[in-house]
Amino acid sequence: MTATQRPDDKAVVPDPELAEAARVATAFHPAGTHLRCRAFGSGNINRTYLVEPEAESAPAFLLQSLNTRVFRAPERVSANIRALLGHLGQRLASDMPAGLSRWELPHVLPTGEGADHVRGEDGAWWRAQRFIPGTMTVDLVTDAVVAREVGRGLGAFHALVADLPVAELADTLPGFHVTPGYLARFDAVLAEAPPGTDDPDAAWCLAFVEANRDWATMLEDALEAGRLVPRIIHGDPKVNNILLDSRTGEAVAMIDLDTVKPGLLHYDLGDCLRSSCNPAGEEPEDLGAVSFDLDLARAVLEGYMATAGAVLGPDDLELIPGSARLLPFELGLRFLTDHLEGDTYFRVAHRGQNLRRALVQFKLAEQAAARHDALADIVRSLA
Ligand code: GN1
Ligand code: MG
Repeated sequence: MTATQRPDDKAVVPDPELAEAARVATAFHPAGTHLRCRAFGSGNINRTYLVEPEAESAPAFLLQSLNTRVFRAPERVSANIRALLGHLGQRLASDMPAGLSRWELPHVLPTGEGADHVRGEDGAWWRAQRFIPGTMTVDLVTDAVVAREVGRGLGAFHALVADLPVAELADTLPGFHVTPGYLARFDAVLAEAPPGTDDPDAAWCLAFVEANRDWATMLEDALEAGRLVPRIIHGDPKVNNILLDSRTGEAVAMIDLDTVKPGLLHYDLGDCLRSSCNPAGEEPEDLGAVSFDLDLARAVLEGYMATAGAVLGPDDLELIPGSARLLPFELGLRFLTDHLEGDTYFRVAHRGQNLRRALVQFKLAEQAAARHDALADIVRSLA
C-alpha cells in the first residue's frame, strides 16, 4: 500500500481516453481552473464527458469526441448544427410554437481561440457544448406522464424546424434512415456468408428479416408516391436525447444534434415510439420482457400532437402506426448487420451484444405489428 491509498480504495485502472478528454477540455476553458472530467451518458457511437470546473461559478459543459468512422465529414456536421441552432434561436425569439413555453438550446462552446472543435492527436474531432442545468434524462420510460413529455419534446423540435428549408442542411450521413438501403447492405454482408449464422438466435433473426422485408420499403414508397415530403429531422430521437426539467418533468430541450438532416418525419416518430414504448429498454436481461406498450404510445402521441399536430397532414397520420413497427425493424437490421460484419459500427462490450440487441428490436417490431390497428385507432382519436 502506498502512502496515498486508503484501505478501501479500489484499484484505479488508467483510462487513456479519459486522460485525453481531460487534456482536450482545457482548450475550451480559461487556463488556470482545475477541471473534473468524467464519462457521461450511454451513447453507442460517440464518447461523451461531463466537464465540471472546480470553481463553482464556472458552468459545467459536455465534451464529446465525434466518431469520425461514422461521421466522415465532421465539418459538415458542425455546419449543420450551426445552421440549426441559428434557426432555433431566431424561432424562439420570435415565434414560439403552440403548446410550448420554454425551450433550451445546447449551444456549441468555442475554444479559447474561437474554434468550434479541437483535433486530437489521433485525428479525433472534439467539440464542447453547454450542459443545460436543472435537467435530467431517462433511459427507460415506464410512466405515461414521462411518455407524454417525451412526445411533447419531439413535437416541439419538429414544430420549431418545420420552417427550416431542407436545402439549408447537408445530408451528413447518406443512407442513414433509409430502410431499403439497410436491407441492401444486409444482403451484401450476408452474401459473404460470415461464420456464425447457424447460431439459433442469428437464424431466428435471419428468418425474421426474410418474413418482414417486403413491407420495409413503406416510408420510401410513400415518399416516391408523393405522400410524404423530406423535412428536417432529428435522426436520433431516442428517449434519453430529450431533456426533462428535473423539478417539473417538462421536456425542455433536445440534444445529440449530429444526425439532424433532411429526412422523413416518420423515421423520427417511429424511433421515438420504439424507444419510449418498450419499458424493458434496448438491453433487457429477459427477452420476454420486451413489449410495445399502447398506453405509453398513446401518451407519447398525445404529447407529440400537442406541439406538432399542426405540421401533420392525413397521410402523415396514417403512416404513424407502420413507422412504430418499421423503426425497431430497421434498428434490429442495423444491429444484426453489424454483428455479421464483426461489430465495426456500434460499440460493444462483448461479442454477441449486437446480435442480442437485434433480437430485442425484432421482438419489439413483432409486438408493434400486432398492435398496428390499435395504434391506428389511437392516432385517429387524437387527430
Ligand atoms: C446510436 O450513439 P447513440 O446511442 O446516440 C445510433 C442510433 C440508434 C441508437 C440505438 C449515428 O445512437 O441511430 O438508434 O444508437 N446513432 C447513429 O441505441 O447511428
Ligand atoms: Mg445519437
